[in-house]
Amino acid sequence: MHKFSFLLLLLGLFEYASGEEGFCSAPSSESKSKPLYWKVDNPTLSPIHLQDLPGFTRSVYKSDHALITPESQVYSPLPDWINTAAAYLITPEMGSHFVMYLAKLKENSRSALPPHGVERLIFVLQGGVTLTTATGNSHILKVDSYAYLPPNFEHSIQSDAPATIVVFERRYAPLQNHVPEPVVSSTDKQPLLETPGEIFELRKLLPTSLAYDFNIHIMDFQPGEFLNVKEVHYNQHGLLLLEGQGIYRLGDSWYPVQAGDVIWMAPFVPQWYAALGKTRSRYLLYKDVNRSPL
Ligand code: UGY
Ligand code: MN
Repeated sequence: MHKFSFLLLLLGLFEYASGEEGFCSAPSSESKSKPLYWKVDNPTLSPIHLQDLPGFTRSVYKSDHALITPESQVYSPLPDWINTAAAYLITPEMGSHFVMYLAKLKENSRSALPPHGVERLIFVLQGGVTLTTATGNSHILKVDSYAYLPPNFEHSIQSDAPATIVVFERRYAPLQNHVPEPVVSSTDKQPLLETPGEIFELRKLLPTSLAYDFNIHIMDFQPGEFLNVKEVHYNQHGLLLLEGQGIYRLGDSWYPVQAGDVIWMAPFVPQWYAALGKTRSRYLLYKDVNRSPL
């Protein structure tokens, strides 16, 4: 090869390897000024050296678990909602008794009610929405705020600017003499709870009383922390990784995961998480509670 072209080739290789997004370079640490949960709406679609590889995805769908990564999420207009597109990520077709979807509200958007007997929880990931209830009360929900709407509870969610929310819905399992009340709050208002034998930090978004047939856990891990219990249990989970990255074990498979990833865990799938990287991992986790499996 001509000496000059060889030199150019070497220079080119050096630039590629030392560039910010270079194959060999460590990822640059994210700016601290980014809004909370920013990464969920702006995910890294795949490692830079695989981004243009046709057909590459980290998503996996198995009988007892699924990992649905952002490059696989497919949005379509949400029936009856106005100006809203959603990606259903967990539905009963997979074996779950709940649905979990990401909804992107555009300008002048408005929700529809869930079917009769179905309860709903919304959690704001980006932007803000206004929740109005039948009594005329209205609440402005910003990032990290959430609302629980009991079955057959009239409400409407509206936005005049783009917003992203995650929604959980399930058919309510009634229990005599127990009636769930609506809840409007935010994660930072929830106290840290005891986690005997574990090191992660735990908050619950709903009261633990019997009226509620599910809860949403917010779990924080510092890099290097992991679940001590290699869990196998009857409850089902829908998980959204809000921040950070790590390794999720599901059954006999081990998955690198990052903010924006969604996981379905069927009852009894062995599950374990270890947080890696340089920033906190935070995930939001649906868990059915307070009802006999029979
Ligand atoms: O409460 C739970 O079941 C929770 N610790 N599971 C999980 O994080 N996979
Ligand atoms: Mn679990």
